[in-house]
Amino acid sequence: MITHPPLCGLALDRPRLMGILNVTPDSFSDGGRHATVEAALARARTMAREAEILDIGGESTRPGAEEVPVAEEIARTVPVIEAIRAAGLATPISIDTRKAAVAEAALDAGADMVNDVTAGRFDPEMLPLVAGRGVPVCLMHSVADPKTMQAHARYDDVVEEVYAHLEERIAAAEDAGIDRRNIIADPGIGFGKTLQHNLSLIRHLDRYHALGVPLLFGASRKRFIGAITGADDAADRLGGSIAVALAAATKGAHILRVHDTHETGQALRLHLAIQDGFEED
Ligand code: HH2
Repeated sequence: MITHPPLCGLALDRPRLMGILNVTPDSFSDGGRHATVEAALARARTMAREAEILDIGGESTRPGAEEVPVAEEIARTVPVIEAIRAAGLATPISIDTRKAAVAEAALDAGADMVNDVTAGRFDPEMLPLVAGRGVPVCLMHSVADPKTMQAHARYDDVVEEVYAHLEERIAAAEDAGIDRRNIIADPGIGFGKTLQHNLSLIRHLDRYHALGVPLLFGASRKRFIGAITGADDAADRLGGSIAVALAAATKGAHILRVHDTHETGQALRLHLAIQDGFEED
């Protein structure tokens, strides 16, 4: 495992789970499930048993999704972050947003890092905000916006083109004043990529260590898993999601973004015990 300085207080000497908490009516796999603050808090508590970061999102970025107004995105996410903190849950919180105003409100409410699927391309205020707050940021590769991205799924060499884009976004983040130790990179599985692109990115995930920053990987329940297995319902993609998460762990991913924290956590524990050994007490 290629190690990096700790992020949000977490040593990156083994893969860490980031639990997905979408407070949206329309996310592709858990949309509408956590519509009330109480339901979202209950889910956060459950996930926090295994997940070491919670990624809270108030706007679906699934292919074809419509943009959500800033005020609405804040109204969905901030009360949940406040409730998590008021309940005394200390798990680091990531805000999954492409908008600086949403990130700012979330950080004020107790979030610890920003996860931007556009790597600061959507909102020119995002990288300066992150720099000013001194928090970690995940820069993910994506093309165009969710509405049109699948029409842009064309690459001569997907692995190298995604690499070059991430390299450029890391440089942009540093130019904006973000400390390199606060940058995480993510190849953006499923964002403007075909099934074959996704498989290539997973197969060559270790290529991205040369970027010199920790790697975040998110493939949980994504469409290509359904395309390969015939599991049309996103909630029916657990087995495939775990297989892909373990493949990413084998390639040295530092953070695995998953819906099914309990099951993935169990699989990961076994994976690590086989790889590194297990001390019985
Ligand atoms: N995938 C999604 C959203 N945010 N962030 C990172 N860093 N990496 C990802 O792969 C990623 C992400 C899409 O998945 P999900 O949140 O489950 O669905 P939706 O966008 O429909 O809410």
